[in-house]
Amino acid sequence: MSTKNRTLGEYIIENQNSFKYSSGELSKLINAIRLAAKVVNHEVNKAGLVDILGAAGETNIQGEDQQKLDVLANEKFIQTLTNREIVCGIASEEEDDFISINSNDNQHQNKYVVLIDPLDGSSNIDVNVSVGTIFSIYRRITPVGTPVTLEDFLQPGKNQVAAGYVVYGTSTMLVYTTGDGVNGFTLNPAIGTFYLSHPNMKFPEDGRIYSVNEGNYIHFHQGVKDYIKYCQEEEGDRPYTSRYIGSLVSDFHRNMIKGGIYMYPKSSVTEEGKLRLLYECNPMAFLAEQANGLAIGGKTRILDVQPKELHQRIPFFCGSRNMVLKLQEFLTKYH
Ligand code: AHM
Ligand code: MG
Repeated sequence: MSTKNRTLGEYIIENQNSFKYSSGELSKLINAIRLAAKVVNHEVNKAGLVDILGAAGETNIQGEDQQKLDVLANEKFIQTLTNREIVCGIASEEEDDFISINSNDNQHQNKYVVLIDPLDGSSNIDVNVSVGTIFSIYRRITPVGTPVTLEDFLQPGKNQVAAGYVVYGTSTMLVYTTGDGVNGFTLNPAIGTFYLSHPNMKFPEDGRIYSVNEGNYIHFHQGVKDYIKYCQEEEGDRPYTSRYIGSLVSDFHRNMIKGGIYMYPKSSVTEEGKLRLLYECNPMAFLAEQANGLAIGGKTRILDVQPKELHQRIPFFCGSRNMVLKLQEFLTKYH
């Protein structure tokens, strides 16, 4: 079927039956995320106009200042998913603990849990740089009819049934996978409709962009330092181009389109790295693999890691297949 002018709503309905566990519940869930994304997009776009910038005066569990828009995006996503009674549990980067969803009508009957980073890269908000929402969906492990428990959330990334992100950039896009490739939809703000603009997205096998916070170079381990030097050497198609927005969703999105590698390594100051396994790395790793790329946390595939806690951090390297494989050669030299 032609992809011309296809809306996200149409796409969801058309693909509802191709999903292997299909009962319509996942489609409703993606629809709810679509709705919340539009609401948050509206708030993000008017951020410079109204007085909702700056720290809200609260800190999240990682001890970082929350920006007001983080709080708002968190509320909007949780509210939308809760009101529609389509998930049994939500875990958010902005919440200390997971939330169990139940109602008198529903009695814990829903199958899916959602993990969400409502507004990633929020330090970029007050300088008008792109931010994003990241989401990850699993089937619960515990039986329906009972409240969710921590084990429903602490599943390895390979168990994800869907994952995606919204990038609030020059255009707003929703990009997601249900395990059958990656598709990108661009919002037409005039009418509030997402259109399929990037069908079947793929990382180029090779890339020429490396994205890392090089200000931390001195603290990186030798394998990463050597790989960065390799990127900078004059040989073949090198030196590569360095591009780092400091907003994972945007850096990933650009690298997927143009070919590149994103790195947030561990260092002598942050032994676990910075990014969260459940809210950031797993969904991006699922998307990367579905788009012909790779995602590793050092020696291991991100999607194989068994999480131990909700807010666990992990080093993260993700992008074009041959770039990640080359980096892995450097990392294994020192392990
Ligand atoms: P956040 O969840 O607190 O926004 O942090 C995650 C962000 C990523 O989007 C980005 O890639 C990274 O932190 C940038 O960190 P740094 O400023 O240390 O380079
Ligand atoms: Mg984040």
